[in-house]
Amino acid sequence: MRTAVLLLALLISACVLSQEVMINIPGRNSFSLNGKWNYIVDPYENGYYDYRYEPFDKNENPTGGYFLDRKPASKSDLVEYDFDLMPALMVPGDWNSQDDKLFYYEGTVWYRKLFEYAKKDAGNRVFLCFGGANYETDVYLNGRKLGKHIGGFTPFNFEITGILKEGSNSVVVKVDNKRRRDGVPTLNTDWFNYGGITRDVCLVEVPGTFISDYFIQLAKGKQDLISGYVKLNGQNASQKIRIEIPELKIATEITTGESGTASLEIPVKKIDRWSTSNPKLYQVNISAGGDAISEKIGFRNIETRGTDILLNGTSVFLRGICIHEENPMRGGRAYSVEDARMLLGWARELGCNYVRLAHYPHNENMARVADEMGILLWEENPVYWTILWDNPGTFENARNQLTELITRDKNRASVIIWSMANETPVSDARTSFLKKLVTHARELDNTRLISAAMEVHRDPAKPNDRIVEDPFAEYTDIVNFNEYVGWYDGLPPDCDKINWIINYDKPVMISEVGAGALQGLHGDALTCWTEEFQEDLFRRNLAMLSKIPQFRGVSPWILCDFRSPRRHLANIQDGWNRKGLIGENGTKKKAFFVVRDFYRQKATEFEK
Ligand code: GCB
Repeated sequence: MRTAVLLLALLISACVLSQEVMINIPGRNSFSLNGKWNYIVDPYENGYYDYRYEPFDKNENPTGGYFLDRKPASKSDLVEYDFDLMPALMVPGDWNSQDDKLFYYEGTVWYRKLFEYAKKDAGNRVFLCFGGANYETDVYLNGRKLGKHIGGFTPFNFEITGILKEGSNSVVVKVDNKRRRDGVPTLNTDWFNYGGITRDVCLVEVPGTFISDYFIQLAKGKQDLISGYVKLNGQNASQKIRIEIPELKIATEITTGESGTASLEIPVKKIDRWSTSNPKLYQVNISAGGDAISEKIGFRNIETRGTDILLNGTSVFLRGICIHEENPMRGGRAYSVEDARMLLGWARELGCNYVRLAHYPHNENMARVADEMGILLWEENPVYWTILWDNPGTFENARNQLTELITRDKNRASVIIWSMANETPVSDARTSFLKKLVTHARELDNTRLISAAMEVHRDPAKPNDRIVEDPFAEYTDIVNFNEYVGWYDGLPPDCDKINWIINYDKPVMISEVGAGALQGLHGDALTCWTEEFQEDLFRRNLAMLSKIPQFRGVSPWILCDFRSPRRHLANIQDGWNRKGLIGENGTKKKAFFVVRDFYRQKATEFEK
């Protein structure tokens, strides 16, 4: 009985969930819905529940939904809202930094956008595509519910072919950023819970049968074989697909079966592989029936051997930095190509060849700009701290967010690591949860490396020992851990006596190390919150970590100061986590240059 109820519940939720993610939106025929959207702040969710607290859209095809841009039909028809009279928010963009009253708001906001549309061809299909909205999103078009999406940082789309009208249309979106105990992430995070439609929104028009997805990368361990698949969506599932890479003189045809998917294997003779010093991208053209799509793709190999990380067969040291998806200069979520260029540009100035995009999937521009700049990336699922390991719904949610991330970015040469989680406490339930995520990630993409930010343990009998030991490390390609010696763990001079115990024959990286410092606050090296303290801490930590034999990379915490409601210290933190190497106004702190000098030295050591 319980299983039947569970299945029914899963079925119902499956009906309204968003559809399979369409990739390479920038490469498609699209119509932007960015810009001003009228909004209603709805803390009681009056637009969603009736006065008995029953959802208006409990039926599959709701007509009675309240905030669905209804106009009074007659004088006696009472409608107690009017989007036309409401102010507007810019999309993309979080609501917190656009309206002072919404700075700390966590709850529901309704958005509405009116638009005119004329299809290019009557037989075409149209999809409504969102780059991301935090956290739970219900979408309605012309009064009809399209579906729901859960997860604040990954793309989703709905087909609207039958509902879209020639001429005027109204799209209404309910976004709810309440934190949830069973959510991914859960209630507790050390970052700001920006709400809203934080990334691009557009319509995409495609032929009846179209290329929905493809995976085109060098096969694992091979520099002379491109492999992957192409997937069609539509009635003519069985078709010839043409793949061309003109610069490599490649023109191949494959044929999809009934399922719409065809795998591909294209031998290549001489390919100029993508690397950090040569971020070579090739134009790839795919066509099938009436559809054609192109994008620039880089080809490279990434693997580990013993304790080495090999990029195109050569051992590399990952000179990294962690980044949150925030533009400290403007305030609020980062989303644009310009934001990506600014953040990754700073990483480049620091001497990085690698960036950890913490702690959730960042916007797609980051990976596209990193592809162009030659910066390696770690991309992370928001499984953070203490989520509900035993709850099947929480697992499905985490698995789905990981699927959407890998689907979106699997053709980006810059992305080399999928991270499953951050600082999760060791338990059987947690390890089995993460292990299932690894299996899933490897099924979706067997070409990249898997890791997670793990924790350091101590033995009370040996106060100077720091132990990295985690049953989950068995399933990862790289052992990554966060350490805060000198900050949460003793004082910076302690670095000189710490003894690291790491018994893994794998590359070891430090996914976080850092200290808080207020930019412009000066003092001696033992005065907390000064730039000198942070500078000294990095100097000592980097020297300490360099003694670990398997040390193959580090990503200090963090590039820029970022907003966090957990940081209350007046005149120092004021709502900001101050561990940035760059302050909230874009000014570099002293520690920035310590890390830069260390990276200069590492670059010459590893790239001789
Ligand atoms: C950590 C977390 C990160 C925090 C950081 C800190 O270990 O992974 O999310 O922001 O420490 O500053 O405490």
